[in-house]
Amino acid sequence: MSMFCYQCQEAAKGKGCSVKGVCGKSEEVAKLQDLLIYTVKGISEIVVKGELEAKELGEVNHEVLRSLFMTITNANFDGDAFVKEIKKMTVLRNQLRDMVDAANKKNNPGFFQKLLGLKKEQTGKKINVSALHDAARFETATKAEMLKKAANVGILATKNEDVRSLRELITYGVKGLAAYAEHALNLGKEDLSLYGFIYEAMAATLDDALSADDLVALTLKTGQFGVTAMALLDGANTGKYGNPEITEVNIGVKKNPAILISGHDLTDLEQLLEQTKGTGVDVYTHSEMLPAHYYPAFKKYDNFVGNYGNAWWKQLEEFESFNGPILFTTNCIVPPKSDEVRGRIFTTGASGHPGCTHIEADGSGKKDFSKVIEMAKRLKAPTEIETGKIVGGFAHEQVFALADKVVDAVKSGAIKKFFVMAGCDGRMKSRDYYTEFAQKLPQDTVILTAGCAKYRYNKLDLGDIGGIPRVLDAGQCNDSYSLALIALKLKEVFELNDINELPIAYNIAWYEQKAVIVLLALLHLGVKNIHLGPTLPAFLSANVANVLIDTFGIGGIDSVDADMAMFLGA
Ligand code: SF4
Ligand code: SF3
Repeated sequence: MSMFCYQCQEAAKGKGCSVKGVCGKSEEVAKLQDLLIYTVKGISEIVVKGELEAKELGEVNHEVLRSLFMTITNANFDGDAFVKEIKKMTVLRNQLRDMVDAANKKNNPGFFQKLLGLKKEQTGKKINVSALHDAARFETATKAEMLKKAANVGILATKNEDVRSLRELITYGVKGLAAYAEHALNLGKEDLSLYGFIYEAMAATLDDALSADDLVALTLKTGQFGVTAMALLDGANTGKYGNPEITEVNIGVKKNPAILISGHDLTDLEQLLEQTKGTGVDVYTHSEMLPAHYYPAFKKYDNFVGNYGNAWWKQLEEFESFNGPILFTTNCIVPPKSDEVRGRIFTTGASGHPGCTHIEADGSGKKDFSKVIEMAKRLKAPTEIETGKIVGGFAHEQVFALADKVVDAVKSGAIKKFFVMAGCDGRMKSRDYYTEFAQKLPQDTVILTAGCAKYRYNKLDLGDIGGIPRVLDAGQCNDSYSLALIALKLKEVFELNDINELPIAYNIAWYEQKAVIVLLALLHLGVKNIHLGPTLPAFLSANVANVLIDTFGIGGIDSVDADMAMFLGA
């Protein structure tokens, strides 16, 4: 087998991609991603066994986030970027290892502190480095050596199917958590406990002494830190850009040349808006960037004019008709088919694609988007593909402001049930289920959504209940945190003991690893009976799936009519 990956919902044949990713990931990139993750595991083992403190590990912490984020589905297809990252991470790893090496004679005060940019010299615990896992010791110099090494360290290197399943479930949760932590970090917000947990979890995936029960416990702990990461990002976003408010977003186009910005990073958007101000170039959001329109801070930009297109998987045709440059701040990239479109795509942060221009931040986090703006000026304005408006902005504070109205509607019976339909969209035909499900929901139900899953129904006219729209969009996938806060608030208002007594059903669509951390976070918050579709993850072994079913009532989806009857208790 040339490669093996089963981290997303579109894993080939529901089992795993073994020749080339359905996502477009090549064998080479898949292997380099495996080796990068292996290196992160090695670093984690050194930190844990050497008892190094996350609070002193500044640059290492940040690079670990970046490495994990780069391996998320559809974030980065650039083999050279992975080679560079593996080299960087092995250098950091070796420096950390030397620092804890009991046999290291170079006990030169300040040496490692300077080398690693640490805040203070770490003494840690002296360990015998020859006893460390291979992940903390292997050496590769060239891409060819990396690919050779990677062939033996991927997912299938763990032979026991259940242990493999749990190790991967934890790893994918940690990838999602790292992505959210990186967005918060870009806004200057960190929570050191998150790094400590990442090291603990990634090191644990190397530890053959851990039992399946230990790994189940660690899976739940991953959800706990998922909540921490989402709360951190929520605070970072709302602290800087204000609380999202009800907003109508134009989905048609204007006459100016324009830039399309995709992905999840709001600091990138802010910098782009600042740099395009007064240039005659408009900015449109794409896919997961749509919720940026809900933040008060971005409303002051006259050239921030609307949202273009739909969820990520429709980008091949939509980027053709957009005509202008596209800036990816994160996933989800679909490898472009034509040189013309590839030449118009820019990437930044953890995202990347060969043939596209990558823009890095300078030392202070500033990014120079002048090349993108210059390109926009030379190109045609976008071609209109639809007209109208969509409404969103129902994050926690906005919904709390409407709490009386919502509670009255529930008490009067005008709202019978809420359906959390957050998560991801994807290209599988079976996802038509979600459009049909939304359409068939009775008029006395409300959909709570977040993430790109919303594109399956956010342009349908589903009406409102006494002025409350029947689709309440809280924002990006990380804003599923808002939906959890809303549920907790309703539990408090209705004086219930258990969040599961609320009239809320969970019918969630997943695709990539951010959805994994959202799911684990909801489990940590005590939410039961979540239905997950369109298929259950290929990485869940039968036994691990059974644990989730027995402990949390997790289920898949059936036909729309059968599920409707099940959810509505008919
Ligand atoms: Fe396949 Fe998904 Fe992995 Fe891509 S990310 S290789 S589609 S399982
Ligand atoms: Fe979508 Fe990629 Fe997951 Fe952030 S943009 S939800 S799939």
